[in-house]
Amino acid sequence: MKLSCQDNLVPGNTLHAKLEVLESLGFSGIELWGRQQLGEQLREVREALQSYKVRPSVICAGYGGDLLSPESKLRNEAIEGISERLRWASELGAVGVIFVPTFGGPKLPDLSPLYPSVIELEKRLLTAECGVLARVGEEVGAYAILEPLNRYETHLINRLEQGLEIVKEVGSEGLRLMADFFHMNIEERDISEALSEASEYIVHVHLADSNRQIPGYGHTDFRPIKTLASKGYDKYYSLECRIPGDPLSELRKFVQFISRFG
Ligand code: LER
Ligand code: MN
Repeated sequence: MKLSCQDNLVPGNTLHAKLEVLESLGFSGIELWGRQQLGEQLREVREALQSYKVRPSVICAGYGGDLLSPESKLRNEAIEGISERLRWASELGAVGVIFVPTFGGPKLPDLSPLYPSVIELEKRLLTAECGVLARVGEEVGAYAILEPLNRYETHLINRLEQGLEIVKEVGSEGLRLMADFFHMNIEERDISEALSEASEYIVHVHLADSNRQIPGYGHTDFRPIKTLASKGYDKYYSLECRIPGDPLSELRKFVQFISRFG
């Protein structure tokens, strides 16, 4: 089981210090926040990585704009931001870049019945944009990774099956899906079944418990990890959560806790 952790959760003031902590605890990946600074520090990051076995799992978001904004300037900013991060991911050897269709409610105007419903418009727009991102992903050799979010964070793609519909419609090797246990715990009828059906297209997993604390502090059932493994999933399980108490001892406890499912 390849464990990863978002960089901001790891104790340490430098990347070196964080990589050392992760390696000593048995993590094999670090998930990097896609802040602009990361692009300016690619060389330093690559140099730091040379001293450790821990690899960058994915780059998480960090771009500006909004793929479903009514303003083309903001849509283009998101497309360019994600594309730029796909190039960074490729340079760092990461699996890909996590992006979300949009946060919150619809921003496009509802012009039905003259035009399709807002949801239909959004889906068509998102499919076209995902096509562009998938091409960049294919070109550079990193996945554009669509993340479904729970209904309190977005109105559009809440379940794996809905993300899968877009991924299949685009039909490109450059576009894939990820699964976040926090969102799935709210949205999926059966997490095991959802993972099973989308397994072929899943290239990253976020781990958090039902209350978004580190796994072990809530009531989410993590046994579906076994289902995903049985389907051949061999990529990262990455922590995206809050950590109560001392991060070092909590991360150590987490590794023991999650290993039961791997
Ligand atoms: C937001 O809730 C989330 O799960 C992040 O991974 C989005 O980038
Ligand atoms: Mn997530």
